[in-house]
Amino acid sequence: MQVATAVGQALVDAGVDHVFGVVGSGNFHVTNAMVAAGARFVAARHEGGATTMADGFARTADRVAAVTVHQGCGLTNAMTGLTEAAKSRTPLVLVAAEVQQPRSNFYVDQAALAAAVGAVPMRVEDPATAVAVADEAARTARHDRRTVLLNLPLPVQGLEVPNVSATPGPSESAPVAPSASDVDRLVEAVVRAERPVFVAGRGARRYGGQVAHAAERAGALLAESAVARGLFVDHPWSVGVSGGFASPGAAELIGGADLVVGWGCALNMWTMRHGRLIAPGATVVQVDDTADALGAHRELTFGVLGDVGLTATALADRLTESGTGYRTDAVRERLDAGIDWRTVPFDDRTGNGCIDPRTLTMGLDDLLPAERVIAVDSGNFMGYPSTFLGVPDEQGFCFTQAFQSIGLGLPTAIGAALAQPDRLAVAALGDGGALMTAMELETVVRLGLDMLVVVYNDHAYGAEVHHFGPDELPLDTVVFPDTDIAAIGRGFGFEACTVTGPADLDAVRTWVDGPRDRPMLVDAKVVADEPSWWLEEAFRGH
Ligand SMILES: Cc1ncc(C[n+]2csc(CCOP(=O)(O)OP(=O)(O)O)c2C)c(N)n1
Repeated sequence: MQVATAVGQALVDAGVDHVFGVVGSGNFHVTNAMVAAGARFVAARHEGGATTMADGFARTADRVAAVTVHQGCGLTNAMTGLTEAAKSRTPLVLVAAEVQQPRSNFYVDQAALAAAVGAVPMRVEDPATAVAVADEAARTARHDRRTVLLNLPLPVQGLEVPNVSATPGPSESAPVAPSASDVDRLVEAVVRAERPVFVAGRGARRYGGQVAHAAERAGALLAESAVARGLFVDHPWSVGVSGGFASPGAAELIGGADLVVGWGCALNMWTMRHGRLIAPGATVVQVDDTADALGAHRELTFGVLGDVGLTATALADRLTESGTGYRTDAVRERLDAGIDWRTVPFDDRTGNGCIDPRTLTMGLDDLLPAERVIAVDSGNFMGYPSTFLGVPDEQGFCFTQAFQSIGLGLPTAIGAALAQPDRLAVAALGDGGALMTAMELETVVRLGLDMLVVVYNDHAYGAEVHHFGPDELPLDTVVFPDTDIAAIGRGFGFEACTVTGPADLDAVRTWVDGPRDRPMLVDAKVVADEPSWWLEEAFRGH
């Protein structure tokens, strides 16, 4: 068996069942080997799209996904997606063909590229160890939650793999148990607290039950970071998302906490609004199984090194009965009255051929099935779908925003749709992000995905317009002629409509109630005379 075949087969044997990519001569054999071994291959139209599709798939399915690309230019095209995945610690193996002769047209230092963006570079150099290296790549992705670049040099690919007896791979290490003294400190902090809030992040997505149980014993309110949105969706003591997307009521309750515990959550500037959601003097604790993560974004009162599930269980076990804490009658009344964004009054600015983005998003929320998975691109518009579109659970929201790149929303939705085939996928995009990845509309149609693409079309880079507009600077560089994105959608095979007011949403209702044998694209001409409320927050991060 040749190396390329053995590597592809080994990745599938290690649990990879979806591989995304753009096939060139350099990754042809390894991709076919993965297909022959049973994986599904998803052809993208651009390697950036392929990588983010794999990222969206891995996050939503909670398992390792793979990407394959051609040497050199295939990898450089994938770099933005690779960076997003690496920053988000998505379990992903990107297999890249490689040339190592500096005079080759295709040459770039691929290992250096990976290392520069925080991915783990590996290389198959020897047929005798090819399978072991592929196995190690999958293990590192899954167990260490890292994004791996597996370089597959062209001259090695065709070499014969010797018959080596299978050596067992390194055993998976056990989850990190918290130390007894750290659990003692956490128990003390919780017992002392009158108004504890537990904020769950990406690292808590598997442990919603354990964190909720510990919160019940602690009398804590529950909140989620944006990447864990939906984790406590039906929990009676959840305030929803913390951070820039928090509703005013949620922000007030989180800001009133005297103890904030981040569970698998960095408590970073986004989740804590640059610290403004933490009351002066509040105790701040972070629980994480990675030592480097503790205190990386914020000064802590103390950190707990431990697996989120084990630590939450240890805490709950020590708090023998449920405390009242922040779960008072007064807070109950506030939560019962409703604190989500839909309860916040606003002036509907629909008119002059444009729909208010809030009216648009609430209208869609009402008519789309509850079983959905939502992906949101970056831009001024992004707060609306992130707050007004409800999600059924934490697998219903896929948020690839660690690199703050525009253009990731559509491929994220494709990956999430493949991971959740029984749900309607919703891709919420700005016109800038939509046109940056429009080629992947063809992928949506070809795959026959049950997807609604909503474009918040202000024919501008609205984020820049609103950021610089007040200073009366020239805006010609960030404003475009209006584009008929519905026509573009139709050209790719979508059903499509243009929305300028609530009545136009009838076309979406008809599509939702129909056979949905084609995906639908909504080109919503949105009111753009004011920045979204969270834009100021976003620019604080620059
Ligand atoms: C790859 C990339 N290029 C540029 C930017 C800077 N940027 C941030 S938001 C934005 C505008 C996005 O426009 P659009 O998708 O139409 O959304 P809007 O802001 O208009 O709501 C740009 C260009 C970025 N974040 N990522």
